Order: sequence, then structure tokens, then C-alpha cells
Amino acid sequence: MGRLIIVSNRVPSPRERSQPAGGLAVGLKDALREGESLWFGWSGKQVQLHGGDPVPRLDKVGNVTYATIDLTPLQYEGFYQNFSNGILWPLFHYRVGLMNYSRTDWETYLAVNAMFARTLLPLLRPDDVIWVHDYHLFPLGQALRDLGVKCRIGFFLHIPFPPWSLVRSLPGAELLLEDMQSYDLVGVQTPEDAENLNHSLEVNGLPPRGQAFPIGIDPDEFRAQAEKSMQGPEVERLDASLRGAKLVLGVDRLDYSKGLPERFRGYEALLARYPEHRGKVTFLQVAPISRDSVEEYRQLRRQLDELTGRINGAYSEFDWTPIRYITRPLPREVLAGFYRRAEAALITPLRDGMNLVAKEYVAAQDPADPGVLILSHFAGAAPRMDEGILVNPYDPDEIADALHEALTMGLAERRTRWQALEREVSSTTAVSWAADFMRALQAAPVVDRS
Ligand code: GDG
Repeated sequence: MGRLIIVSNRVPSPRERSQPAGGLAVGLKDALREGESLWFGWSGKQVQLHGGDPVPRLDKVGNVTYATIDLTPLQYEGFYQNFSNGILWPLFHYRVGLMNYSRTDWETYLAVNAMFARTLLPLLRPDDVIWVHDYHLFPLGQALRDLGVKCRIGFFLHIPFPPWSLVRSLPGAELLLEDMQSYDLVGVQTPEDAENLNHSLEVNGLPPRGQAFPIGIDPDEFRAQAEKSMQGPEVERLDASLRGAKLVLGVDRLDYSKGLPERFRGYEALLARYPEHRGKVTFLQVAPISRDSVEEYRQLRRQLDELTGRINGAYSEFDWTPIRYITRPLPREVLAGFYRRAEAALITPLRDGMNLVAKEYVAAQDPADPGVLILSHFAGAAPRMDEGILVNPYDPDEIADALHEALTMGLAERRTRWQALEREVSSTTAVSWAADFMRALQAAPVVDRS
């Protein structure tokens, strides 16, 4: 078999390579272990270029060659910030009203995809297998085919695929769907996403391409990290600071898809309607700031600052604060211990491709005394993790009831629910995800290359 070529918007930096941060990096790390491979994408740097395409920087570590290119500030703005994060991200999370469409950004998006194809082309060999990742790069397969690339090319979408009635709000949506014909296989997270994608293709007279491949984590590595972290100074400090209060934990990038204001209101409803928990529970929300140059994200931050202030102002005692809210990232190993220490995880996205935090929380638990997972129906993880308490994130009272149930649940029920969740997290891992996708890509009928 030829080499595996991974293409993603960002390529992990050398530091992340030794300790991958999320499911994509973990899953791919294992897929990359076998045989020779190449990982191509943006370096994360913006550099002013004077004419012509950037030249990829090559860096070989073991059997993996990392090939990165820089973007110009204009490409960064039009392709990454405006089109990928300001148009595709809201639309694919069912938030058409937040989409700021502009034809110039669409043109920059197509131009950057074509540039990715031109700069990748000289690095390719005829027997390579190419795996393209995520919404930044929908048109890349077609751009490569236009340059005569005949290799097998697969695509995986990490975010949801909404119904055609929403997708069609994007001017040029038909072109994106046509471009998807260049892929031999298109993977999405859930059967619902696959159905939406295939229906969109069908109404446009195109053959189906979508198949569900739910992404997972490396549960053994995460469990080991959580166990180790319990002995560390941070968990000890957290534990001492709680002074016997139960811990409810939320961990999310600060993003409007994650349902944070609704979640804060749910916790507020718990304090209002179940006063017995006042002083006996603490909600810790870790929400590292992301995409802060996009206005919607700055607005969300202001809203959360205000909500936290209001709830803490109304319910705090001089020796107890209901919400602790951190907008900086915590080290992964510290986070793992916090998951294990928490009596409940509150994960309530309004829409999420999968949600790896839910899986990490389950993997981190102590089997003898596990915590309770509260999870939104609208996370891609929900259909296969329905032994958690599933909630509608739009209803603060339902979140409050779920919190009350979690905080008062007996050990036997917590164990039964957790065991079922743990079976799911251990059977659908990052490694099995990448292997299943690659197997299906190899077996997929070859698309017409003429
Ligand atoms: C996209 C899709 C899909 C979070 N805060 C900190 C931190 N994290 C880590 C978590 C987890 C990762 O970031 C977040 O992954 P999610 O899956 O929850 O969400 P997205 O970032 O939106 O990822 C999503 C995923 O792609 C994979 O396909 O599941 O639906 O939206 O690993 O632990 N890590 C550290 N400090 C933090 O403060 N170190």
C-alpha cells in the first residue's frame, strides 16, 4: 500500500505531536504509525507573500513528514476567519441567522483550496491514499482532481451536516455538493448527518457518498492520565477549596454552539428551585476563549461575563461562590483529574458533531464511584450514550431537574449507567474510527476519474 496523506486546515505543532490534544490528532497519530505518511496543512502563521504560491516546509519526524504552508493575512481573513468560521460553522450548526455571507469570502475560500491543491500536488505519488479533513476543505478533492490526481481521496466532516432546507441557504451550496463527487468516500459523525448529506445529494441529482464513522478518544490513555492527576497538586487544591461541596464540571471551547448561556441559566434554575443544593454544589466551567476576532464570539463572552456576575451576585454567600468560570485553557493532565473529581459533567451543546468531552469524562471516572454524565440530545455522541441523563439544552428547568437527579443519584444506578457508557467509549475509539474509515475508503467503488 502507498503512503497515507492527511490534509487538514491546521497541522499539529511539534509540541502537540508528542501529546495530541483532541480526537483527530489521537486517531490520526495511530493511523499514521503504520507505514510512511505525510500530513499537509496550514502552519498557523500569517505571512505577507509577494506573488506566487507558498513553498511547503517539510519536517520529518519518524515515519511522518509534516508539510506546512503559511497563509497571507488576506487569505487568513477570507478563507479561515470569514468563510470557514463566519459562514460554514454557523450554518452547519443550524444557526443560519449567524451566517455572514459575502461573495468575496467565497471566492477566497475557493482560491485557498485551489492553492492547497497546487502546493500539495508536487508532494504526491500515484499510489498515495489521501484523507481530507473538515469544512475548511470541502472543495479540495475537486481541486486535486482538476490537476489530474487519480489517487483514492476520502473526506471526513467533524461537524454536523444539517438538512438540505438549511444548507441551501448558502449561495453556492450546490457547487459544494458537486465537488463532493470527487471523493471516493465521505465520512460524517452520525447516521442523522449521513441521512442529511445523502438527501442533499439526492435532491441535487447526485449519487449518495455519506457514511457515518463516529469519532472516539483513546480511553486507556485518558484513564491513566486521570488516575495520575488525582495525586497531583491541582486536584488536591481543588478538592480543598470545595470544602465538601459536590462539583459539576463543564469543559468547552468558548463557542456559541456549546449552549453555555442556556447551561448557566439551567444551573441558576437549580439554585432557585432546589435550594437544598445551595452551598453544597459548585459549578466549574472551563471555557478557553476561541475565535475571539469574530464578533459573535466576543458577544458571547460579554453575555457569559454578565450571567456569571448576576448568578454569583444573587446566590453567593461570603464563604461560597456558586459558579467558577475560567476562560483560559487548563493543561490536559490537570483537566483529566478534574473530570475524575467531578460528581457530574454538564455538557449541553445546542449542536455538536460528536463532543469528545463527554467521552473523556466517562473514561476518567473511578469505576467504584463514578460520576453522572448530563448530555444534550443534540450532541453527536448522544444517540450512543443515552445511559447518561439526556436533556434538551434549550430548557433551563430540564437542566435543573437533570442536575438535581445527578446530585442525588445512588451509587448502584451511577455504576450501572457508567458501565454501559464505558462500554461505548471503549468500543468506539479514535483508533477504531481511523481504521474503519481507511478500510471503507480502500473498499469504496472508485469514482469516475475521467
Ligand atoms: C470538533 C467538533 C468533534 C477543551 N478545553 C480544554 C481542552 N479541551 C479539549 C477537550 C477535547 C477537545 O478540546 C474538544 O473537543 P470536542 O469534541 O468537545 O469539541 P470541538 O473542539 O468543537 O471539536 C466536535 C471534534 O471536532 C472531533 O471530531 O467531536 O463535535 O466540534 O479533547 O478535552 N484541552 C485542554 N485544556 C482546556 O482548557 N488541554
